Amino acid sequence: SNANNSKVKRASAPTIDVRSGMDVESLKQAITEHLFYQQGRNIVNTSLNDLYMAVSHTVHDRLLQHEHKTMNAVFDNNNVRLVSYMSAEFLMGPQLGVNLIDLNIMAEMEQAVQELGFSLNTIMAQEEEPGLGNGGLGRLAACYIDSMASQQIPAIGYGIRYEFGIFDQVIRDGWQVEITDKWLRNGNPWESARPELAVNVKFGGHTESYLDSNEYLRYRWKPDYMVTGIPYDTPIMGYKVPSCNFLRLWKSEAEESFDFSSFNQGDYYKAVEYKVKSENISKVLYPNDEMLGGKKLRLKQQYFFVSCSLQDMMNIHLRFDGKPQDFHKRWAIQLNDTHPSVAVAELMRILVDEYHVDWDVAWHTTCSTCSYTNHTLLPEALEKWPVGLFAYLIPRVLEIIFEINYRFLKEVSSRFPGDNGKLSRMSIIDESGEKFVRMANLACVGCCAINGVAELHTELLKQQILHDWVEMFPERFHNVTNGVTPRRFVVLSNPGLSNLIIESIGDKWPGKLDELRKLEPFADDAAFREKFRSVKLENKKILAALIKERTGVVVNPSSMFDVQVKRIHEYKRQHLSVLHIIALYLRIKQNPDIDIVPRTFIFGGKAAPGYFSAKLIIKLINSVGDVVNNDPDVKDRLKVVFFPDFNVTNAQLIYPAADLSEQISTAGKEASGTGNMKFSMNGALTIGTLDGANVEIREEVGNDNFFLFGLTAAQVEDAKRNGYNPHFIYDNNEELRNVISMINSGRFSNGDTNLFKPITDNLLWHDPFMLMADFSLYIACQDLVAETWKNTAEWNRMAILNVARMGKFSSDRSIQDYCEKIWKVKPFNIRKA
Ligand code: CR1
Repeated sequence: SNANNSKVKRASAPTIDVRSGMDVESLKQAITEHLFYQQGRNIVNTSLNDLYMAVSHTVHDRLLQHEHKTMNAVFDNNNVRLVSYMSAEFLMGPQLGVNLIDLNIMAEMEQAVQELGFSLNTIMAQEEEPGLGNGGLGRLAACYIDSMASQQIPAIGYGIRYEFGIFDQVIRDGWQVEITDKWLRNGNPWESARPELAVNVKFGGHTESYLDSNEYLRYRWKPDYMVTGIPYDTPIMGYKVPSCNFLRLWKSEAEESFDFSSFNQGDYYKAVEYKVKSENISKVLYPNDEMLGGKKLRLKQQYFFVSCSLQDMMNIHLRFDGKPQDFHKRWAIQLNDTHPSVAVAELMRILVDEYHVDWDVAWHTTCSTCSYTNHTLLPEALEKWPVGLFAYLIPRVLEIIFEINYRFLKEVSSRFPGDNGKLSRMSIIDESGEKFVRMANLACVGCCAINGVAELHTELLKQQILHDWVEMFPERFHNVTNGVTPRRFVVLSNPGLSNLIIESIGDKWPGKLDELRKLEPFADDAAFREKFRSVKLENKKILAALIKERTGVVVNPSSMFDVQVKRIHEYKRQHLSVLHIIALYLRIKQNPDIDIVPRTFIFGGKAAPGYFSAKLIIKLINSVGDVVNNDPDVKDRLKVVFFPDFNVTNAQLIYPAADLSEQISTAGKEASGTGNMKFSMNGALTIGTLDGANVEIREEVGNDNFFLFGLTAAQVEDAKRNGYNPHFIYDNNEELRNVISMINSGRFSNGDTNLFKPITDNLLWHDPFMLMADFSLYIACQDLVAETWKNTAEWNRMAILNVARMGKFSSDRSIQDYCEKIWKVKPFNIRKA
């Protein structure tokens, strides 16, 4: 049979040498050698960055050994189905720390570095994180590839190697200013370029039909130009298991041979222009969260990385001796939102045009390969591209979409005869005005599974935007509630808490988070509660010092840290928390001797550069902070901090220091949220609405251990249907009137009564996110929070129960759900293979 065929067998790696030893001596030697041979330095004259590079290369070498063994085992086995997690964003965060945890050599490395005369923390702080994502969606992709490796699921993450990731945020005069993120400037020790695996992607031009040797009518695409994709691989180690997958990100370059003709004709500038145009594709991440950019370059990015990835997957499949039409037996593709959903058409193009597979067979293969995760109900985030743009950039792909649509609509009309509304709603092409390709419809037609990211979100998807699709394909719908990796967000970020948990229940929990249940009895143990409290206090002191350094504001570590960190968006309602702060401030102003729980309000998050209201909310937070923080009547009982440049690195210091987690989106708007999970795992209590995964978090931790307020999603809808009138609520609530008047008085804007008018006018006259409706409920709930805080034992008991009951929200559980419900893949134990 296939025993001695063309399968590429990799040479085996040397087993014991300085590049694989995990003991302190080997690590020290490896670091010194890297420092000398790669950085040209020695230990006495090294810079911090050179040292960081040497340490990271030392770790990277060890990861490669695992990656190599994993891939050899996988590639030796013809029956393994691999997962391809396709995502335009991977918000990875710093790599050194998690890799040390996964390899289980944190202590050894600490000692090695110390013996060389340095501190591992300082070296880890040197890492510039790859911010190749906007927020929750990109961070979820990073948690999922971590969990796939830890669950020993053979998988590749496919995406784009943006040269500039999400911008760095600085605050000037209270306003957000965006600075370009040059994450690659000091080198990236975690990636390896694989130019030998480069592939080409076509753009522009036209298509032609021809008859093949069997007289079949075929199509070929004559592009204007091609762009080369170069893969850069980053190993993704599993937690305390030998499996190591990788993330493969594509960088765009000019196709080698392509510019010769113009160069030969002396058109040097045109040749260079082509190079620039090609390299631009992977230049920069679009900084919009939940808002479609609608830009040509963005569509190019999507098609570029999808085409590169599918070609790469086909090459791997053929190397396994697979037939093209059996692609689905080798690969399960997960489309992370609609960003990669052009994959449905591109896979058809590859199968039909390049491998001459019959359309129907190819369609079966495609649908059996692809699944689609929806991440939002916000209409402004639903991607659609002008048909003209598609025709111009990827004409053959558009033809294939038309063909898919034609066949699909025939099916719709035979299932639902005469239902023209359905036909036009389900069509991949929006023909109501200017014609658009609707990417969610393309995904729903071509995917065998469609899922939402929390139970409520999935229900709302089924009732609202995907209702027609449920009627057509009920069996395609699933829920997979999001999760987060406890390795990064507890073990690495919160060593104090981790050690306390390990002392109490052992160390199995990071790989099996349900184990945390064993902590429950400790909630009633006063001595444990005291240790838990002191761990939190230490974390708060660390954050307080950082706040002082980054903002100049001095905060009291024993005050309640009330935290809202996430992208700035009106639906997330950072400004509802601001209204609460002003209400408290007014109470103090009315009675300076009032007994009030000291609180530090900490905000963090980036606003999309073009999102005016979000940027004004940042300015409002900073302006309120300026007044409140400096008013002697407040006597430091309230502090308001905007922590600049919220990113994964900063997040790791913020979650462990939080007492109260603000999850206060308008019910029905936040698909899941994942920050909410990270806070609870670190022992913060949540104040939240019945939105996204809050619902399930509350279910798990128990209603008594969660501060619930606000309208439900159904009540929000009802209120809107019945002519919601925010001004009426304002007229009837004195505290609310005083708060809004204080903003409008110019008190927070040096007398400028217009600065924040766009916010207050919107609240009074439109209020699409129902702040007015939820205001009094929120304030009442916050008063309860303050009451509870006064009882330290009770607060900590509740917080410990939150930690103990977070098992469900490990991304390991989410990945198990995907494996069982959607991908139909099982763990692959490379030791047994
Ligand atoms: C959602 O807003 C969710 C993440 C990950 C976001 C958030 O609630 O936790 O996805 N959606 O599923 C998004 O970014 C483009 O949509």
